[in-house]
Amino acid sequence: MPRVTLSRYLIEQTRSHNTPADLRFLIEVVARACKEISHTVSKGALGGVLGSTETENVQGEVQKKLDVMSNEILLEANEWGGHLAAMASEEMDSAYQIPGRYPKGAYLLVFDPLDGSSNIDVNVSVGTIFSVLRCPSQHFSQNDSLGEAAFLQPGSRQVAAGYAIYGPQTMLMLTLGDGVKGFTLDRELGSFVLTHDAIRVPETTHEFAINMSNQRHWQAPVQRYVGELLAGTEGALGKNYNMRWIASMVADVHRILTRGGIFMYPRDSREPAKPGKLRLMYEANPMAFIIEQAGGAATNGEQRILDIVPQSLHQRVAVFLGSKEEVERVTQYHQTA
Ligand code: AHM
Ligand code: MG
Repeated sequence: MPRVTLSRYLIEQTRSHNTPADLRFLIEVVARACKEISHTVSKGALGGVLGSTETENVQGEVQKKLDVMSNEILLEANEWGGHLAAMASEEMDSAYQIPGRYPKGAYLLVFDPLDGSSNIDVNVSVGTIFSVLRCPSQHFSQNDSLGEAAFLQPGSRQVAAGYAIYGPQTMLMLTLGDGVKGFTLDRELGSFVLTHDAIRVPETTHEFAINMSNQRHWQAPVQRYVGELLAGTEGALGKNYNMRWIASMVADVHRILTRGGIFMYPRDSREPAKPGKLRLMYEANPMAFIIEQAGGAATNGEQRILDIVPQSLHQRVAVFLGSKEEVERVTQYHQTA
Protein backbone atom coordinates (compact mmCIF):
# COMPACT_ATOMS: atom_id res chain seq x y z
CA MET A 1 0.00 0.00 0.00
CA PRO A 2 1.51 3.36 -0.98
CA ARG A 3 1.66 5.99 1.74
CA VAL A 4 -1.07 8.56 1.33
CA THR A 5 0.17 11.94 2.42
CA LEU A 6 -2.16 14.83 3.18
CA SER A 7 -1.22 16.41 -0.18
CA ARG A 8 -2.11 13.26 -2.07
CA TYR A 9 -5.38 12.86 -0.15
CA LEU A 10 -6.35 16.45 -0.98
CA ILE A 11 -5.51 16.09 -4.67
CA GLU A 12 -7.55 12.89 -4.85
CA GLN A 13 -10.42 14.74 -3.14
CA THR A 14 -10.21 17.39 -5.85
CA ARG A 15 -10.52 14.68 -8.50
CA SER A 16 -13.30 12.67 -6.85
CA HIS A 17 -15.31 15.34 -5.01
CA ASN A 18 -14.40 18.56 -6.82
CA THR A 19 -12.73 20.03 -3.74
CA PRO A 20 -11.71 23.49 -5.01
CA ALA A 21 -7.98 24.01 -5.50
CA ASP A 22 -7.93 27.08 -3.24
CA LEU A 23 -9.56 25.10 -0.40
CA ARG A 24 -6.94 22.41 -0.89
CA PHE A 25 -4.21 25.02 -0.69
CA LEU A 26 -5.80 26.50 2.44
CA ILE A 27 -5.78 23.13 4.24
CA GLU A 28 -2.17 22.53 3.22
CA VAL A 29 -1.14 25.90 4.61
CA VAL A 30 -2.97 25.33 7.88
CA ALA A 31 -1.33 21.90 8.16
CA ARG A 32 2.09 23.46 7.56
CA ALA A 33 1.42 26.00 10.30
CA CYS A 34 0.38 23.18 12.64
CA LYS A 35 3.71 21.44 11.97
CA GLU A 36 5.49 24.62 13.00
CA ILE A 37 3.35 24.96 16.12
CA SER A 38 4.03 21.30 16.96
CA HIS A 39 7.76 21.92 16.63
CA THR A 40 7.57 25.07 18.76
CA VAL A 41 5.47 23.40 21.48
CA SER A 42 7.89 20.47 21.62
CA LYS A 43 10.82 22.71 22.54
CA GLY A 44 9.26 23.44 25.94
CA ALA A 45 11.62 24.93 28.49
CA LEU A 46 14.59 24.46 26.11
CA GLY A 47 13.08 26.99 23.74
CA GLY A 48 11.95 29.37 26.48
CA VAL A 49 8.39 29.04 25.23
CA LEU A 50 6.63 28.09 28.49
CA GLY A 51 4.89 30.51 30.86
CA SER A 52 2.61 33.49 30.41
CA THR A 53 2.79 36.87 28.73
CA GLU A 54 1.76 40.09 30.48
CA THR A 55 -1.35 40.32 28.30
CA GLU A 56 -4.96 39.11 28.38
CA ASN A 57 -7.10 38.11 25.42
CA VAL A 58 -10.56 39.48 24.62
CA GLN A 59 -12.17 37.02 27.07
CA GLY A 60 -10.02 38.37 29.91
CA GLU A 61 -7.86 35.22 30.05
CA VAL A 62 -4.13 35.50 30.66
CA GLN A 63 -2.34 34.55 27.45
CA LYS A 64 0.40 31.96 27.47
CA LYS A 65 3.47 32.70 25.36
CA LEU A 66 2.56 29.73 23.17
CA ASP A 67 -1.00 31.05 22.65
CA VAL A 68 0.45 34.20 21.15
CA MET A 69 3.18 32.43 19.16
CA SER A 70 0.72 29.91 17.70
CA ASN A 71 -1.65 32.69 16.72
CA GLU A 72 1.16 34.51 14.91
CA ILE A 73 2.28 31.35 13.12
CA LEU A 74 -1.24 30.79 11.76
CA LEU A 75 -1.70 34.42 10.71
CA GLU A 76 1.66 34.66 8.94
CA ALA A 77 1.20 31.33 7.17
CA ASN A 78 -2.26 32.21 5.88
CA GLU A 79 -2.20 35.90 5.05
CA TRP A 80 -0.23 35.90 1.78
CA GLY A 81 -1.69 32.98 -0.21
CA GLY A 82 -4.72 34.76 -1.68
CA HIS A 83 -7.15 32.11 -0.42
CA LEU A 84 -8.67 34.01 2.51
CA ALA A 85 -10.92 37.04 2.85
CA ALA A 86 -10.16 37.36 6.59
CA MET A 87 -9.33 35.39 9.73
CA ALA A 88 -10.57 35.35 13.31
CA SER A 89 -9.15 33.74 16.42
CA GLU A 90 -9.67 33.24 20.12
CA GLU A 91 -6.65 35.44 20.72
CA MET A 92 -7.86 38.53 18.78
CA ASP A 93 -10.74 40.88 19.62
CA SER A 94 -11.93 41.37 16.05
CA ALA A 95 -11.42 40.00 12.54
CA TYR A 96 -7.87 39.96 11.18
CA GLN A 97 -7.65 41.78 7.87
CA ILE A 98 -5.54 40.47 5.01
CA PRO A 99 -2.79 43.09 4.48
CA GLY A 100 -3.49 45.29 1.41
CA ARG A 101 -0.36 44.06 -0.38
CA TYR A 102 -1.92 40.59 -0.81
CA PRO A 103 -5.02 39.56 -2.79
CA LYS A 104 -8.05 38.29 -0.92
CA GLY A 105 -9.79 34.97 -1.53
CA ALA A 106 -13.10 33.20 -1.03
CA TYR A 107 -12.74 31.73 2.46
CA LEU A 108 -12.81 32.70 6.12
CA LEU A 109 -10.57 30.90 8.60
CA VAL A 110 -11.49 30.81 12.29
CA PHE A 111 -9.25 29.15 14.87
CA ASP A 112 -8.26 28.50 18.42
CA PRO A 113 -4.49 28.55 17.90
CA LEU A 114 -3.62 26.60 21.05
CA ASP A 115 -6.47 24.95 22.85
CA GLY A 116 -6.00 23.59 26.35
CA SER A 117 -3.52 26.29 27.34
CA SER A 118 -3.70 25.32 31.01
CA ASN A 119 -1.90 22.11 30.03
CA ILE A 120 1.07 23.70 28.26
CA ASP A 121 3.29 24.14 31.28
CA VAL A 122 2.60 20.62 32.57
CA ASN A 123 3.49 18.85 29.29
CA VAL A 124 0.02 17.48 28.60
CA SER A 125 -1.55 17.36 25.11
CA VAL A 126 -2.75 20.62 23.57
CA GLY A 127 -3.94 21.37 20.04
CA THR A 128 -5.07 23.74 17.31
CA ILE A 129 -8.74 23.81 16.24
CA PHE A 130 -9.87 25.38 12.95
CA SER A 131 -13.01 25.99 10.95
CA VAL A 132 -13.37 27.13 7.32
CA LEU A 133 -16.38 29.09 6.03
CA ARG A 134 -17.09 30.75 2.68
CA CYS A 135 -17.09 34.53 2.76
CA PRO A 136 -20.63 35.61 1.76
CA SER A 137 -20.44 37.64 -1.44
CA GLN A 138 -22.31 40.62 0.06
CA HIS A 139 -19.54 40.99 2.64
CA PHE A 140 -16.64 40.50 0.26
CA SER A 141 -14.60 43.47 -0.81
CA GLN A 142 -11.11 43.43 -2.26
CA ASN A 143 -10.40 46.88 -0.79
CA ASP A 144 -12.52 47.42 2.33
CA SER A 145 -12.00 45.70 5.64
CA LEU A 146 -14.29 42.85 6.59
CA GLY A 147 -16.49 43.09 9.68
CA GLU A 148 -17.59 40.44 12.15
CA ALA A 149 -20.92 39.96 10.31
CA ALA A 150 -19.28 37.93 7.52
CA PHE A 151 -18.31 35.26 10.06
CA LEU A 152 -21.69 34.89 11.77
CA GLN A 153 -22.84 31.79 9.90
CA PRO A 154 -24.17 28.59 11.46
CA GLY A 155 -21.69 25.72 11.73
CA SER A 156 -23.66 23.75 9.14
CA ARG A 157 -22.09 26.08 6.56
CA GLN A 158 -18.53 25.00 7.37
CA VAL A 159 -16.77 23.65 4.29
CA ALA A 160 -13.94 22.13 6.30
CA ALA A 161 -12.89 21.74 9.91
CA GLY A 162 -10.15 20.03 11.79
CA TYR A 163 -7.76 20.00 14.65
CA ALA A 164 -4.13 19.17 15.22
CA ILE A 165 -3.26 17.43 18.46
CA TYR A 166 0.23 17.84 19.90
CA GLY A 167 0.51 14.71 22.01
CA PRO A 168 2.78 11.67 22.04
CA GLN A 169 2.22 11.89 18.28
CA THR A 170 1.21 14.99 16.35
CA MET A 171 -1.94 14.23 14.39
CA LEU A 172 -4.23 16.18 12.10
CA MET A 173 -7.90 15.22 12.03
CA LEU A 174 -9.80 16.64 9.10
CA THR A 175 -13.26 16.72 7.58
CA LEU A 176 -14.26 18.22 4.26
CA GLY A 177 -17.84 17.06 4.84
CA ASP A 178 -17.17 13.55 3.56
CA GLY A 179 -16.20 11.65 6.72
CA VAL A 180 -13.22 12.20 8.98
CA LYS A 181 -9.63 11.31 8.16
CA GLY A 182 -6.71 11.16 10.58
CA PHE A 183 -3.13 11.95 9.55
CA THR A 184 -0.05 11.32 11.69
CA LEU A 185 2.97 13.57 11.34
CA ASP A 186 5.95 11.62 10.06
CA ARG A 187 8.74 13.75 11.49
CA GLU A 188 11.40 12.16 9.26
CA LEU A 189 9.42 12.87 6.08
CA GLY A 190 8.02 16.14 7.41
CA SER A 191 4.56 15.16 6.09
CA PHE A 192 1.21 14.22 7.51
CA VAL A 193 0.43 10.63 6.46
CA LEU A 194 -3.06 9.12 6.38
CA THR A 195 -3.21 6.61 9.23
CA HIS A 196 -6.87 6.67 10.31
CA ASP A 197 -9.41 6.17 7.55
CA ALA A 198 -13.19 6.12 7.98
CA ILE A 199 -13.25 7.15 11.63
CA ARG A 200 -16.48 6.29 13.47
CA VAL A 201 -17.57 7.23 16.98
CA PRO A 202 -19.17 4.15 18.60
CA GLU A 203 -22.86 4.85 19.28
CA THR A 204 -22.74 3.44 22.79
CA THR A 205 -20.10 4.04 25.42
CA HIS A 206 -19.03 3.48 29.02
CA GLU A 207 -17.01 6.69 29.30
CA PHE A 208 -17.82 10.32 30.06
CA ALA A 209 -15.83 13.55 30.34
CA ILE A 210 -16.88 16.56 32.42
CA ASN A 211 -15.22 18.89 34.91
CA MET A 212 -16.85 17.46 38.06
CA SER A 213 -15.63 20.34 40.22
CA ASN A 214 -18.43 22.46 38.74
CA GLN A 215 -21.14 19.98 39.74
CA ARG A 216 -22.86 22.28 42.27
CA HIS A 217 -23.40 24.89 39.53
CA TRP A 218 -25.02 22.60 36.95
CA GLN A 219 -28.68 22.76 36.03
CA ALA A 220 -31.18 19.97 36.74
CA PRO A 221 -30.92 18.01 33.43
CA VAL A 222 -27.13 17.66 33.77
CA GLN A 223 -27.41 16.80 37.48
CA ARG A 224 -29.87 14.07 36.59
CA TYR A 225 -27.82 12.67 33.71
CA VAL A 226 -24.44 12.65 35.47
CA GLY A 227 -26.15 11.30 38.61
CA GLU A 228 -27.30 8.32 36.56
CA LEU A 229 -23.82 7.79 35.11
CA LEU A 230 -22.31 7.81 38.60
CA ALA A 231 -24.94 5.41 39.95
CA GLY A 232 -23.60 2.72 37.61
CA THR A 233 -25.26 -0.67 37.71
CA GLU A 234 -27.38 0.47 40.67
CA GLY A 235 -28.98 3.30 38.67
CA ALA A 236 -31.46 3.71 35.82
CA LEU A 237 -28.85 3.06 33.11
CA GLY A 238 -27.80 -0.26 34.61
CA LYS A 239 -24.12 -0.10 33.66
CA ASN A 240 -20.91 1.27 35.10
CA TYR A 241 -19.17 4.26 33.50
CA ASN A 242 -15.58 5.41 33.64
CA MET A 243 -14.57 9.10 33.73
CA ARG A 244 -11.75 10.99 31.98
CA TRP A 245 -11.09 14.75 31.95
CA ILE A 246 -7.92 16.05 30.32
CA ALA A 247 -8.97 19.73 30.23
CA SER A 248 -7.80 20.00 26.62
CA MET A 249 -10.87 19.76 24.41
CA VAL A 250 -8.74 18.46 21.54
CA ALA A 251 -7.44 15.59 23.66
CA ASP A 252 -10.85 14.72 25.11
CA VAL A 253 -12.48 14.83 21.66
CA HIS A 254 -9.64 12.82 20.17
CA ARG A 255 -10.20 10.06 22.70
CA ILE A 256 -13.92 10.07 21.87
CA LEU A 257 -13.21 9.85 18.13
CA THR A 258 -10.92 6.92 18.83
CA ARG A 259 -12.95 4.84 21.29
CA GLY A 260 -16.24 6.65 22.00
CA GLY A 261 -17.51 8.60 24.99
CA ILE A 262 -19.44 11.76 25.79
CA PHE A 263 -17.85 15.17 26.38
CA MET A 264 -19.78 17.82 28.31
CA TYR A 265 -19.16 21.44 29.15
CA PRO A 266 -22.61 22.59 30.34
CA ARG A 267 -23.76 26.11 31.12
CA ASP A 268 -23.06 27.30 34.60
CA SER A 269 -25.55 28.84 37.02
CA ARG A 270 -22.82 31.19 38.30
CA GLU A 271 -22.91 33.20 35.08
CA PRO A 272 -26.32 32.93 33.43
CA ALA A 273 -25.21 35.37 30.73
CA LYS A 274 -22.53 32.89 29.65
CA PRO A 275 -24.10 29.70 28.31
CA GLY A 276 -20.99 27.57 28.86
CA LYS A 277 -17.23 28.05 28.71
CA LEU A 278 -16.38 26.95 25.20
CA ARG A 279 -16.59 29.21 22.18
CA LEU A 280 -19.08 28.41 19.44
CA MET A 281 -17.21 29.48 16.33
CA TYR A 282 -13.74 28.05 16.84
CA GLU A 283 -14.21 25.28 19.41
CA ALA A 284 -17.77 23.87 19.37
CA ASN A 285 -18.56 24.22 15.65
CA PRO A 286 -15.46 22.55 14.20
CA MET A 287 -15.63 19.76 16.80
CA ALA A 288 -19.38 19.28 16.21
CA PHE A 289 -18.77 19.04 12.45
CA ILE A 290 -16.04 16.42 12.95
CA ILE A 291 -18.07 14.41 15.48
CA GLU A 292 -21.18 14.38 13.25
CA GLN A 293 -19.10 13.37 10.25
CA ALA A 294 -17.85 10.44 12.31
CA GLY A 295 -21.40 9.35 13.16
CA GLY A 296 -21.67 11.02 16.58
CA ALA A 297 -23.91 13.87 17.76
CA ALA A 298 -23.35 17.37 19.17
CA THR A 299 -25.91 19.61 20.88
CA ASN A 300 -26.04 22.46 23.36
CA GLY A 301 -28.70 20.54 25.31
CA GLU A 302 -31.54 22.12 23.38
CA GLN A 303 -30.52 21.99 19.74
CA ARG A 304 -27.89 20.78 17.29
CA ILE A 305 -24.78 22.92 17.69
CA LEU A 306 -24.37 23.24 13.91
CA ASP A 307 -27.81 24.92 13.64
CA ILE A 308 -27.03 27.77 16.04
CA VAL A 309 -26.78 31.14 14.29
CA PRO A 310 -23.92 33.00 16.01
CA GLN A 311 -24.59 36.48 17.37
CA SER A 312 -20.94 37.34 17.94
CA LEU A 313 -17.48 36.05 17.13
CA HIS A 314 -16.55 35.02 20.66
CA GLN A 315 -19.96 33.69 21.70
CA ARG A 316 -19.93 30.85 24.23
CA VAL A 317 -22.07 27.76 24.12
CA ALA A 318 -22.89 24.69 26.20
CA VAL A 319 -21.48 21.54 24.61
CA PHE A 320 -22.57 17.89 24.72
CA LEU A 321 -20.87 15.79 22.06
CA GLY A 322 -19.79 12.26 21.27
CA SER A 323 -21.52 8.89 21.20
CA LYS A 324 -25.01 9.33 19.80
CA GLU A 325 -26.97 7.37 22.37
CA GLU A 326 -25.59 9.38 25.30
CA VAL A 327 -25.83 12.80 23.61
CA GLU A 328 -29.43 12.06 22.68
CA ARG A 329 -30.24 11.06 26.27
CA VAL A 330 -28.82 14.19 27.91
CA THR A 331 -30.44 16.35 25.21
CA GLN A 332 -33.78 14.72 25.86
CA TYR A 333 -33.41 15.45 29.61
CA HIS A 334 -33.00 19.14 28.71
CA GLN A 335 -35.98 19.13 26.37
CA THR A 336 -38.32 17.50 28.89
CA ALA A 337 -37.10 19.45 31.95
P1 AHM B 1 -8.69 27.49 26.28
O1 AHM B 1 -9.14 27.66 24.86
O2 AHM B 1 -8.45 28.79 26.97
O3 AHM B 1 -7.56 26.53 26.43
O4 AHM B 1 -9.96 26.87 27.10
C1 AHM B 1 -10.67 25.80 26.59
C2 AHM B 1 -10.39 24.56 27.41
C3 AHM B 1 -10.82 23.31 26.71
O5 AHM B 1 -9.77 22.79 25.95
C4 AHM B 1 -11.17 22.39 27.85
O6 AHM B 1 -12.15 21.45 27.50
C5 AHM B 1 -11.67 23.34 28.90
O7 AHM B 1 -11.14 24.61 28.60
C6 AHM B 1 -11.20 22.94 30.27
O8 AHM B 1 -11.85 23.70 31.22
P2 AHM B 1 -11.59 23.54 32.80
O9 AHM B 1 -10.44 24.40 33.09
O10 AHM B 1 -12.87 24.01 33.42
O11 AHM B 1 -11.32 22.10 33.09
MG1 MG C 1 -9.70 26.77 23.44
